[in-house]
Amino acid sequence: MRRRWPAVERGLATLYPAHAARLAALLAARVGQFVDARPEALFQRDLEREAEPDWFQQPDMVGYVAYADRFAGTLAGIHDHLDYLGDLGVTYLHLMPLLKARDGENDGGYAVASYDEVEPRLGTTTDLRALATALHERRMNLCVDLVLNHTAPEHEWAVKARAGDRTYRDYYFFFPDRTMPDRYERTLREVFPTFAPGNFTWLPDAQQWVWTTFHEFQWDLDWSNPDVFAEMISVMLHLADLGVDALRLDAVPFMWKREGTDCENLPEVHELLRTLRAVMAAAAPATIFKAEAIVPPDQLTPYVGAGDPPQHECELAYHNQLMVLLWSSLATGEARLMTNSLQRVAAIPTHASWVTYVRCHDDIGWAITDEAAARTGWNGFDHRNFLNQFYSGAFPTSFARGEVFQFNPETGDGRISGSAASLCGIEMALAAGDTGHLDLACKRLELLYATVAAFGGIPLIYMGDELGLLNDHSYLDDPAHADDNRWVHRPVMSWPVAARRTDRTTLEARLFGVVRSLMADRAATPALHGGASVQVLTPADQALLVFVRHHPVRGSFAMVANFGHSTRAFSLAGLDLTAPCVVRSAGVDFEGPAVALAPMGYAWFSAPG
Ligand code: OTU
Repeated sequence: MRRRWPAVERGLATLYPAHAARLAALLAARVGQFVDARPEALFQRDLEREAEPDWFQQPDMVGYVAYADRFAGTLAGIHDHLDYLGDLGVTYLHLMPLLKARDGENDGGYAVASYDEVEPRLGTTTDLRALATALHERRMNLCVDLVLNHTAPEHEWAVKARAGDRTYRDYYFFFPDRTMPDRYERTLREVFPTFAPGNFTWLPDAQQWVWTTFHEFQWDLDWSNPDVFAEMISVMLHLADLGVDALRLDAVPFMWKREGTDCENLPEVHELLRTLRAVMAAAAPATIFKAEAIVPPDQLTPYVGAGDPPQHECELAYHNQLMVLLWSSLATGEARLMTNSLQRVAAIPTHASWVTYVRCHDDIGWAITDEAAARTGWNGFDHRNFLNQFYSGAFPTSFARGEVFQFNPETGDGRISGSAASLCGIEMALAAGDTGHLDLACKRLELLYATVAAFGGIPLIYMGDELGLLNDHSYLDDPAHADDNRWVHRPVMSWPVAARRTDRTTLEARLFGVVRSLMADRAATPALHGGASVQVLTPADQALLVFVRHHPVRGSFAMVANFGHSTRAFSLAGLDLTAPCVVRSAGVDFEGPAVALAPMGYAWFSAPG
C-alpha cells in the first residue's frame, strides 16, 4: 500500500476532486481489512506474482473461453472436464458472465442483477471458490467477466433509483425529459441499432429517461459518482477473494460520458482504469485486468497504459484488430491490409500483453477505418460491405456460412455472426461432401489459430473451435435468444462429439490435434514470451503475412504465412535472423533459403537472440 497509494490518491483527486480525501480514507480502510483477512494461499499467490510479474506472458499461457452452462452445465460440472482442458494445454480458463443475471433476456449474463451472488443456475460462490482452487492446483488460472459499465434494472441500486431514491438515482443517468438525451444523441453511435435503437430508455413509472448504451435492460452506471467507484472496488475485492486471477472488464470504453463526444475512450476512462488498477495492485496483486475495448487501432494500446506502474491500466487487452484483419485477409486472399494496419497499431509495452483470438462470443465488427482501407487503395465502405457479403455467404465465391448481425439501413453497416468452422468453409464443405474443400477449410482454421498462437500474448481458444463445431440454429427456438443471432456461434458442448477426438479418422481428431500441437509447440518456444516485441514486415509478395519477434533474453521468432490462393515463394534471407530453425510448418517446401508456401501454408522459426 505504501508503494501504490500515492497513485490511488492522485487518481481520485483527478476524478473526484471534491471527494478524494474521504474516498481515499474509506478505500484504505477497506483494503487494509481485505489484506488482513486474505486467505493464506491467495496471499502467497500475491507474493509470488509480485516477484514474477510476467507470469501471464509465459509462452505456456493458453486461454479457453466458455459459458459454464454450455460447457459443463454448472460450475461444479467443470471439474469433470479439467482433464480435457489440460489435454489442450489450457492454463487460463475464461468463463463467460457468471454472476447473478436478471431473468429472461439478459444478453448472455451481461445484465447483472447482483454482483455478490453467482448465477443460481450455475452454482454458488462456494462453488466458484472451489473451482478456482482446483484450477490453481493444476496451474490453471481463472478469468471472470466483470460487467462494470452497466447493471440490470433488477439490481437493487437500480430498483431503488427507479423508485426515486436520490442516492441511487445518482448511480445512473436519469433525465426528466428529452432535452439532455437529444443533445447527447447528436454525437453518440448505436451499438445495437436493430434490437436496441437509441441510447436512452423511457421509464413510464418513474417518468424518467435512463441512459442505456446497450439494451434497455442494461442501465449505464455513472462513474463520475465516487460511490460507484467505491462499490465496484468492493465487488473486485470480493472476486479476488474467491481466487479469480483475471477480471475481464466489459465495455470499458463507455465508462465516462461528455456531451459533444461519442462518449467512448474519453481520457477519464483511462484515469479510472489506472486508479482501479492501483487500488487492486495494493490489495490483491495476484488479480489482473483484461480490457474489453473493441475500438479502432489508435485507441487500443492505451488500454494497457504506458510507463511506470502507476501509469499502468490493464495487463491484458483484446487484440480485435488482429482478429478482424485475419478474417479480412482470408476473404481477400492477400495480407496487404493486415500488414499495413498492424504496422500502425502502437507497440504494446513490455509490462502488458494482448489476448489474441480468432472468434469470441460476439459478432465480428469490421473495425477497418476508411483511412486504413484507403491506404490499400480500397473504399472502406465497399470493403466492409464486401466482408458482410462474403461471410454471410452471399458473395459468389464465398466459402463461409455466417449471418449478418445488426444491419443498420441508415448507415449500411453490418457485422457477422458465425462459428469459426462455419466461417472457414467447413460447414459448406461438409454439406457438399467435398473432401478436397474440407481439407482446405481445415487449413484455413489452422492458419488462423497458428497466427494467434504466435503473434504475442495469450491466445484464446473459443469453445468448440478445437472440434470444428458448426453454427447452431437452435437459438431460434428460445424466445430469450431468437432475435440475437450471436447465439448461432454459442453452441452447447457435445461431449459425444468431443469424444471423437480420439478416433484418428475424424474431423474432430484432426482439429483437436492441430490446436493441441500448436499450443504445445508454442509452450516449447521460449521466444514466444509475451514481453517480446513484434515487428510486422512488408514482404514483396502481398499474399504473405510475415512478422518477427525479438526478446532480449529468450531469442527471436518469425512466422511466414500465405493467405493467397496459389503457392507463393519467400526467401528466409528476408527475415534477417541468424541460423533460424523451423519450429513448425504446414504446407511448406524448404529448399535452402527459398521457401514455397502452399495456400494457407505457414512456418514458425526460432533463432537465438
Ligand atoms: C460487450 O461487447 C460484450 O462482449 C457483449 O456480449 C455485450 O453484449 C456488451 O458488451 C454489453 O455488455 O458492443 O458488440 O468496445 O464493443 O463492450 C459488442 C467495447 C459490444 C464494446 C463491447 C460490446
